[in-house]
Amino acid sequence: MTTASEIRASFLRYFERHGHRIVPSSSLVPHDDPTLLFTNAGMNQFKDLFLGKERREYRRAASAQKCMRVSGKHNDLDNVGPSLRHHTFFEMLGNFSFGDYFKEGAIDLAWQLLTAEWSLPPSKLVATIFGGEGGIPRDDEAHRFWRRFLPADQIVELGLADNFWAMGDTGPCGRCSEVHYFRGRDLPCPEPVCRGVACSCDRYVELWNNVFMEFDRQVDGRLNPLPAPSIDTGMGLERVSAVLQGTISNYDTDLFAPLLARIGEVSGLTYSPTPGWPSGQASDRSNPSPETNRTNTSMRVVADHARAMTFLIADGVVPSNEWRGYVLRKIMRRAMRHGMRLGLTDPFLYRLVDVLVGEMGPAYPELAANQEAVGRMIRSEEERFDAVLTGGLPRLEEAVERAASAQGVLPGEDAFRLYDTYGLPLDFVEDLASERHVSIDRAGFDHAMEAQRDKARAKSAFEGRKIQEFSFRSEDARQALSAAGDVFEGYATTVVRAVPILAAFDESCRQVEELREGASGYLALGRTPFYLEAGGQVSDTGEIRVETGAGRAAVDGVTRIAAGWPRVHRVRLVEGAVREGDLVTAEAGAALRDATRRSHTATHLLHAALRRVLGAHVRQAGSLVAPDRLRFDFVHFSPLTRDEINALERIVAEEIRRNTIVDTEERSIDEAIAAGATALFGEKYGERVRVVSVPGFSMELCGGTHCRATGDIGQFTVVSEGGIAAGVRRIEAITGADAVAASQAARAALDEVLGLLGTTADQARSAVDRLQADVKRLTRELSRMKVESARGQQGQIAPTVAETEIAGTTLVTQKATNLAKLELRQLADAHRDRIKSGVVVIASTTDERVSIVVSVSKDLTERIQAGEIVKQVAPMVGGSGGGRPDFAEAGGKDGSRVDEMLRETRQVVERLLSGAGGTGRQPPR
Ligand code: ALA
Repeated sequence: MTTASEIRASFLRYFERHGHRIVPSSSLVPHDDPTLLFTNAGMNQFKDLFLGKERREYRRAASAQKCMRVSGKHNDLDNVGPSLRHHTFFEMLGNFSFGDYFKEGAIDLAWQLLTAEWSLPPSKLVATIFGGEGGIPRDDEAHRFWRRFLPADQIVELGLADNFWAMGDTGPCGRCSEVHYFRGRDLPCPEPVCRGVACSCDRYVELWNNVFMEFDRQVDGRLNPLPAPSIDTGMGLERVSAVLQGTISNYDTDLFAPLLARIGEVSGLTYSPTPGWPSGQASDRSNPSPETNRTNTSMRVVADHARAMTFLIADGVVPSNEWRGYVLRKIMRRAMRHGMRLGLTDPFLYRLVDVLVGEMGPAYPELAANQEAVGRMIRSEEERFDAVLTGGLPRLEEAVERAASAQGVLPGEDAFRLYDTYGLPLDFVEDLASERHVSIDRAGFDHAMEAQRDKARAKSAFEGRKIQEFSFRSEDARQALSAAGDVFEGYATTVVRAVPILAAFDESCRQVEELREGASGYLALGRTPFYLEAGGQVSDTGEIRVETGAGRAAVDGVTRIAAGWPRVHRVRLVEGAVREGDLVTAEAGAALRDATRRSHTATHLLHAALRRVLGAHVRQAGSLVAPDRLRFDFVHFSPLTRDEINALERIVAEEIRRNTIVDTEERSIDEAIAAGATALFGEKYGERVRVVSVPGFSMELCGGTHCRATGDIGQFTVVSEGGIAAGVRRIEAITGADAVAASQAARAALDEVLGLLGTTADQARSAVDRLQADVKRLTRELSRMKVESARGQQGQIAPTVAETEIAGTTLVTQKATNLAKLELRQLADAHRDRIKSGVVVIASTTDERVSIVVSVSKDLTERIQAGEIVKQVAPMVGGSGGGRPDFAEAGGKDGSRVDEMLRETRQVVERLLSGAGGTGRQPPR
């Protein structure tokens, strides 16, 4: 048997032999493409090459690309489970030509690979071509080229739906030609008449799509021609593996078998392979029981989704309620739901990760590198879902109950709320509802979902709009500036002299000839030392001066008109005027720049130290490199201990003392990665990259500005550590003079405290212990004295106490001041002990509050309850309260009415004792 790994390697080797550059898979998270949720085809990373916006040193490429098809134009989510050949995550093998070979070359290459290299019988291959539709003509050329290999009856003509391919609603597209493999007529087909290659049955399987890229579709639907006709192809590794391994189902190939075996192990169930091809006859097939079908379907869903979540998390996606994280969470919950159908109620998905890493790790090193983090994240999401079920199930029960007693239909809004707010997947809701014979208003659900998507779309479109619209005096002026290119000299210097102003723009980004004193605007220069915000490092600030002394502008930021154009400096004219063509000196503030360098080099040291202290799963999730601080966000699952933070500071300090020269060099991306450079997930790098290293300690791909040597950092101090999202932590730190100032400030604060304590640092602990013990003792003492004085001396009653007899019962009332709760209780107890039997009501006032306690001796609680008394008297001072029959408390706000309240207490007690308790009666006011 040929393994999938061998097939992948043989595909890439074949195209390498035919002059193609092997390009590694890009991340599942598309770089800088707001039109795309996840990478969905091999051509995504080459989009700009097709459009002619980017050039590389090769014109032929081949790749094995990680893809996800879970949303938008290419969405297979609902097919996963029932289908034997659909996936959310899959690998796409592809060859590409950027203005090199076209239809003839692509068809030749495909034919040779399938028939000569892989020995598939020509009689089993069927090609489809575009037959003409919607004003786009039939693809006569493709037909002609296929006819060299295939008889006319093995070439099928189809329409736009099948033979015109587009990445999305806009962008590169063109007619295409597919190759299908025919397995045989003895396989069953559920349709009355089999529709051949266009049928949903398993007799034919689509293997390979060759797209003849010719157009760039515009927002308004217009098809503009591409700069050069190009080729984009895609062949699902899972499908071609099934064909070459002789299975009908992708899930019976070696890509899935180990995973399904592990799912079998954890669930105690068995996955039943699909029987019957190529050896078997249709008559061999016994129909599996509905039970087996259900188990198989759920196992396929779990296997597919386990691959998807593992690859997504390894590429930096974190489950959340937004955008990409939301889709990941949805897939994870769907897998958990199907796990439940297999009887798996405890977390289990995380137990599949090691199988995947074992199988796919060699081809995708990011899996092995992130294995632990992926497992932990999956597990914590599974635990979270348990909590969701605990929170959401009662609501679901309620909603279904309501629907059952109404029309038997659960409103779409309700289903959506359960899904959106409580996280219950729709199929979960459906399952439980159908048990009670309740159906779900799907149209209403879809409507609510669409409304929410619109909101999300509006939000992301807003966030994506960051580039300012600059307008030009003329088309010539626009082209001249675009052609000038961006010349950054800031790695070597912070001052550039005698450089011309290429263009000036006013505040509204309109091109102008000059900017005068007081005005704000933008300047583009021939060369510049000003860093433009990237990789977390903030833009430089500084000054631009006309060499003749005619004008001076403060630079407070730097921005871009478009990729590849000269950067523009945001300025305010402090003095005189600047004109286009003036020669200027551009100077980035050296002190600030130095501070930024310290922050940036320290960030690299921190990153490397984190990996040493916490483990290799630590992955950068974001950063800010500013002159006055640095911030580093990273994936990790628990708060850092003080010991861990100390270890980080110690390691970074050691590297600072080593005073290693910071090394920067240009290398090819492959070389850099092979040498062990840390690259950011989801980041798109060119062919040549800048590598910044602290030899022996850290190596990162980075475009930022750095210290000459680590010793320049001087000092490094972590100022805070905390969590910012599930599994993402943030460290903030300072360097250089700021770190010195911070430790001096801490020292000064400590000195001040020690001075007040009159002790030294090593004695401080026992001094504070003594002080605290004193305070405790004095507080206790004071309390005792306050209670004593309020109660009165032995044998005497304090003057604030009133004692009366009501219906043979003693009532004690007292107005006290400034007693704490505990003291009030003690006072009430003292009165009760003295009178033995009776009712005690005490109110104590402070400046803002009234506290009331009521105590009733046990022998009377049958007749009168403390809780009832408090309920009736507290409202008189604007309060409320309650308690037990023998003891109750309340708080109030209105101190001015305490005397009145205590007087009224008499009547309340009288009424209650007489049994006229007065439920429902208004308390006297
Ligand atoms: N980009 C083409 C596809 O995905 C090859 O089918």
